[in-house]
Amino acid sequence: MRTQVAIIGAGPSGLLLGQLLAKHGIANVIVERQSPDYVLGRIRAGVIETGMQNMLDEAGVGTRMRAEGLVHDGTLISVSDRLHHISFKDLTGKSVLVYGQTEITRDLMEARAAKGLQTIYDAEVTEIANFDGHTPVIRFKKDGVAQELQADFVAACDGYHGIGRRSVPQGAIQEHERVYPFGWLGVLADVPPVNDELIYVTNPKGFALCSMRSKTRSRYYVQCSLSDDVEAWSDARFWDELKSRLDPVSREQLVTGPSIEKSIAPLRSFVAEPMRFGRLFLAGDAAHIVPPTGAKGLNLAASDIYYLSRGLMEHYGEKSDAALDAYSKRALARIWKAERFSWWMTQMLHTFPESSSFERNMQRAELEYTLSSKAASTALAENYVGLPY
Ligand code: RFL
Ligand code: PHB
Repeated sequence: MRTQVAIIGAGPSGLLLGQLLAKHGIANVIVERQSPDYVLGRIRAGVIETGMQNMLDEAGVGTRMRAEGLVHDGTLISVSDRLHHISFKDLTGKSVLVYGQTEITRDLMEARAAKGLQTIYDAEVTEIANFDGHTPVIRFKKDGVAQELQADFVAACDGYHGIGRRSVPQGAIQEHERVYPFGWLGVLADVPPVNDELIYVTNPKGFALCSMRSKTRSRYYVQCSLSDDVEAWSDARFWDELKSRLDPVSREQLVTGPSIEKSIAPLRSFVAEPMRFGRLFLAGDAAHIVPPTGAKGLNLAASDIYYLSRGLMEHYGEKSDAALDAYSKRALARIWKAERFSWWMTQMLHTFPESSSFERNMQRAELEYTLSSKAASTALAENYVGLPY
């Protein structure tokens, strides 16, 4: 088998890249380890920056997002039982859309199928070879039969645990990491959200987040210990814990119900650089992870795909490699800023198990300053709605 761009992974990065390339006449095949239902079953991101919204429009999959996505002009931060409002609209003139990663993935999968583009599911890539030469090849097994896909380029859009990053010689890649001493326990439930806006909650008992997927589906998180077992968290225990961290009005208004998904995610900051090795490119979670506090992970995947798709379009269309050569540098410049913002939000809003009284006072001062200074609130808002591409 042969194509122009072999894409590993049918998550949002791989599917978006495939769609943009196909629109410009660039042939691509996606190889995905899991089944479509498995990919759609992963409950993840919910907040979409304007830059990503525009990319989805460009890829021809923005219609349902524009119709069903909820426009959020601001967010709430709860401190010591009081809600503080940060208006994105007033401070930056911009807003974000709340529209689930599951729905984006579904829209992209349907558009790909409608165009008759090839996606090979249930096929784990086990080797990427010859990416230093002119004809890289990926190897995978489908239904027990070993297969090969040759391409001009390989895009590893295969997430944090993928094979792309692991295929690079150790000396050629540098990894930077911070692991946080807590996780997020998330619950999805078909209950109306407690507020029209998201609420980021700081509380000595631990951080919490009230988010949503629609006017009838809520997504809630509480900071938990890394040693916590999801089985030990009954729905009743989760709702009690969430309520205990909320301000009195939200506590009163919270509607609870049976969970339809419950999981624990560890929090990590991670960057691998560079993101290009000959004809192999890393994009999305394959190259970087942010803690979810700033809602940046999925949005960073989209900006990587912006830079990578431009590079590939220039290569095939204008026969210039300038944008491909600049891919890693351009993508990383934006990634490090989003890493900084996510790390800062995490640092400011969580309860750190072993913090000193000095660190707790620094945290309180940071929060008070951010909420009371227009310049500092604007910096938060500007990063939250998304820095320019
Ligand atoms: P994905 O989605 O992990 O997809 C990678 C795909 O590659 C496949 N794969 C392979 N296929 C073939 N062969 C192999 N050897 C393979 N190895 C792996 C995998 O099966 C998978 O299908 O990466 P991608 O496309 O880069 O997308 C990244 C986003 O999924 C991620 O950044 C976000 O979900 C992060 N995130 C959030 N981002 C936001 O922008 N806003 C949010 O509000 C937000 N909330 C979140 C989040 C992530 C969370 N978790 C659990 C990690 C909330 C949570 C709880
Ligand atoms: C979510 O809705 O899953 C979500 C929203 C905002 C975040 C993280 C996750 O910062």
